[in-house]
Amino acid sequence: MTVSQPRVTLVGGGLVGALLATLLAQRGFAVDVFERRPDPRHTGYAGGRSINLALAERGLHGLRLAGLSDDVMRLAVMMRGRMVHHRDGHAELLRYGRDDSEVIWSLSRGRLNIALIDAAERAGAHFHFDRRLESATFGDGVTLRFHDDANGSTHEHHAAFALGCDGAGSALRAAMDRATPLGERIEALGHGYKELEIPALPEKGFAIERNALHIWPRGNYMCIALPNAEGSFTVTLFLPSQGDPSFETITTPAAARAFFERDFTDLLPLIPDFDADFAGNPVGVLATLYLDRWHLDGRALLLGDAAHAIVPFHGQGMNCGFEDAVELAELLDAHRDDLAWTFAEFERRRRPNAEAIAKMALENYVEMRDSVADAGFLLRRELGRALAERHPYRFVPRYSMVTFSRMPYAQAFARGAVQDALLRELADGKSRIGEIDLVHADALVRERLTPLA
Ligand code: FAD
Ligand code: 8R5
Repeated sequence: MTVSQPRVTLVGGGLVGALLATLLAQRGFAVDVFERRPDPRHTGYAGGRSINLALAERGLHGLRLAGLSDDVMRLAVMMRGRMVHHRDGHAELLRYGRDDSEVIWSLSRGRLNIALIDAAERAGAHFHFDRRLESATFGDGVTLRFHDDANGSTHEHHAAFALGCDGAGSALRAAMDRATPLGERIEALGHGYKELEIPALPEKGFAIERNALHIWPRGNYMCIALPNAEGSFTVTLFLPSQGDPSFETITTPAAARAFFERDFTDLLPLIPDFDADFAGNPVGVLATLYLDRWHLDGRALLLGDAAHAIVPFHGQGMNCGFEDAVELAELLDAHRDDLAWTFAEFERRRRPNAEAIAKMALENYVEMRDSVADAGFLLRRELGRALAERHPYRFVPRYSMVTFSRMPYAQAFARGAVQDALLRELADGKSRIGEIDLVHADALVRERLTPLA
C-alpha cells in the first residue's frame, strides 16, 4: 500500500504517543494525535498526586533524539542505587552501577508528559484532546470514532492507517481484535499496588536519603519509594491480591496501619496522611499482556503498553515503549511506501525484546522483595561481582545490561542466562569464594562470553 501524503494518525498522547509524534513530525510527517484526556497543560495532571517514574538509558536515548533530554533532566532526581531497609531498621545502599555515570533518574510523569506534548507541538504535530476512541472499522484504511467525554459529542476521522499508543487498556487493540483476532493473553500477577506519600520536610528537605530508590523488602510483599524534585517521595506498597496479608484482608486504614506498624515500622511515621492515602488511593492491578500479532496488515499497529504491558519491577515499561517509538520512527522514515512490510518488520524486531523484558520484570519482583537471600545466592552474587571486575567487557550484570545499555533486551536475557549458569556451575558445592578456582573461571568467561563493544 502506498501513502502519497506522509500523514500519520496516533491514538493516545501519553508517554509513547507524544514521543513518537515528536520523532515523526521531526521527520516531516503530518501528525494528528487523538487523546482521551483533556490537555494536561490546562487541567493539571494526575489529580494533584505526584506520580513518578524511573528513567534509564533506553528512555533517555529517546528523549535525546527528541532534543528533550536537557529540559527533562533538569527536573530529574538521581537514584544511585537501591537503599534496602531491613526489618530491624538498619538500611544499606547497594549501588546500581560502577559510579555516577551508571544511575537511574526519578521523574514526574505529569511533567514529562507535558514536556513531550510541548516538544511534539513545536515539531509540528497536532493534538486533539478530549477524543476517546470508541470504535474503529477497517476497510479502505481505517475509520475512527471518538467520544468527547467533556461535552458528549462524537467525532469521526478517516485515515490510511492508525498507530495505537493508547496504553494497556487500548481501545484500538480491541477494535483490531474484533476485525482479526490478535491472540491476546493477559496474565494477572496476583499482586496489586497502592500509592502513599512521604511529604517534603519544611524547606524542601528529604525525610530519607534523596538520591536512592528505597526498598522495604518483606518476603512476599514490599514497599518502594522514589524521590520527587520537590522533596516528597511516592511510596508504593506491592501486596498479594488474596491470602494473608493481602488487599483482600487489609481493606481499612486501621487494618493497614496495624500491618505497617508490624512490618514497615520505620516507614509508617514518615507518612502523615496514611489513613487518607490508604482509603483514597485505588488498588492498581498488575499484569503482563501478550499478543501473537501487533498489526493489521498496513492499517493499524500497536506499540508501547497497548502491545506489551508488563509488570513494573524492572522500571522498564516506559523505557521499552520509548525504544519502540525510536525504532518505528526510523522504520517509517525509511519505508513509508510499504506499510504492511514496515509494521511486520517492526513487530519482528521488537516482539522478542518485549517478551524478554516481560520475563525479566517478573523475575526482578522476587529479587527486590527477598531480603534474606540464601547462602548460595549470596556466594553467586559475590562471585558475579568478582568476575564483573575481572572481565568488565564480558561479564556484565544483567541489571546493568538492561538499565545502562541499549543492547536488545533479548540479548541481555540470553547473556544473563549464560552468566547465571556459569555462576551456578562454579559455585556448586562451594561455601566460600576462596574455594573457587578463579583462573579456571576466567577461562570459562573468555570461552562463553564474547566481549561487548
Ligand atoms: P500510557 O502512558 O498509558 O498512555 C496511553 C495514553 O492513551 C494516555 O494518555 C491515555 O489517556 C490515552 N488513551 C487511553 N485510551 C484511549 C482511548 N480510548 N482514546 C484515546 N486516548 C486514549 N515505566 C518505567 O519505565 N519506569 C518506571 O519507573 C515506571 N513506573 C510506573 C509507575 C506507575 C504507577 C505505572 C502505572 C507505570 C509505570 N511505568 C514505568 C510504566 C509506564 O508508565 C508505561 O510503560 C508507559 O506509560 C507506557 O506508555 P504508553 O504511552 O504506551 O501508555
Ligand atoms: N510502577 C522501578 C526499578 C528496579 C529497582 C531495583 C522497580 C510503581 C506501579 Cl517496582 C519498581 C523499579 O531493582 O532495585 N527501577 O525502577 C520502578 C518500580 O515501580 C514503579 C515506580 C511503579 C507501577 C507502581
